[in-house]
Amino acid sequence: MKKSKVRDCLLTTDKCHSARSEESKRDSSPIGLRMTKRVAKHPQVILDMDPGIDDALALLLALNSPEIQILGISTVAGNASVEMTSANARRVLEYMGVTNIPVAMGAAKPLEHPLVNALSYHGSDGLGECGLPSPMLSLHPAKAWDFIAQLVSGAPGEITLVATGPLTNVAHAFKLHPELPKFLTKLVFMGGAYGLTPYGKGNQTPLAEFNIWQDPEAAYIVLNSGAVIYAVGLDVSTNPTTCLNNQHLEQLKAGHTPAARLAAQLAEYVIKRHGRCELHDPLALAVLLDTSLFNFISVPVEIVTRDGWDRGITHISPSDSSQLIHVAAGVDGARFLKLFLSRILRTPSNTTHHSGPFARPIIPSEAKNLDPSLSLRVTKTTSKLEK
Ligand SMILES: [Ca+2]
Repeated sequence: MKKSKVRDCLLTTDKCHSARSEESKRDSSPIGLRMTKRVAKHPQVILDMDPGIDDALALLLALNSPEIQILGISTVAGNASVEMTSANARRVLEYMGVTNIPVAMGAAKPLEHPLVNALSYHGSDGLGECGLPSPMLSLHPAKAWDFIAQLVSGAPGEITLVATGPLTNVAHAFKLHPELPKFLTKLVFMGGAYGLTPYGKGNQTPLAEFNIWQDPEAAYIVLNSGAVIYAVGLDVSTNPTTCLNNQHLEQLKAGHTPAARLAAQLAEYVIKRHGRCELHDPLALAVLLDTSLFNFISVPVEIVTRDGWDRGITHISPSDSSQLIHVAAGVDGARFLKLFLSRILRTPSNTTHHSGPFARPIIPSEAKNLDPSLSLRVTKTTSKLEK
């Protein structure tokens, strides 16, 4: 995307949005925790991510979901270096033939700690050694936190931020732009393990989840920012009913769309090594697609920021006076997987639309009409995946 077009996108954000947020509907549970159901139509979304295999699967899900509009992607260090996560976001976009979603690079490391990547899980390229070529698209010139602030400030109350990596970029954005938390419709993040289900244990340490453990200081800032926050943690994302298995992999392999081919390759890399593919980040995205998949409870959450064995643990702390976070305490795994698979396997249609002033992503077969070099690359990539 040319810089001038990105600038136009940012400058005209307020013109190309319609009011889409709706007030949440609340009622009270017998145990005194507020149960929250939030309904939103066609949310406009910024994805803050660290691709990462499950981030890439979340991006494929988002690109194939016509009811949301992706305004931009910001990238953060987490699963891999920020240079690699920034490249991977664009590798996936280009593979899908999408050239009109700007990608802005963010933090290279957590606020107060060195980065500890997860390439041992995600593969040496962060995407399961899938063979996608290096990106051709340029990065947006703004840093991620300014990029987020420009978009959100241009349409206060209309944009949802979905964060599926460490919360470093979001913390920077909230510190540098204090008005942002109240301008967001809501923040949905993947992170934490809350002990709400038998699966609510750690995946980085026995009790700490990777994204929060990576940058607990950032999580503390974000979770005490006053924003409306929804948390999707390991309590639901390591529930076996939400994970892809070999049977699901066969369905993906039988798909004929570019998204299905890439998703199959990403999932197969993980399933071969771990027996299943956990869909942490697609679950966070799914909050925007069908909130009724989840049961949320509204609770105060304490983040352990000190160094030590308990770094990065997320406690539900009834005595804490901090703000309430809507934490996913349950999920309909079968319905989620049905949604995920149907979206990944769907054929792109004219109704899919992303990025402010643009109509929809460009499917690979159309790319030749717009950018011969991109078409060539997409064609080559597709054929490789078909092998
Ligand atoms: Ca992630």
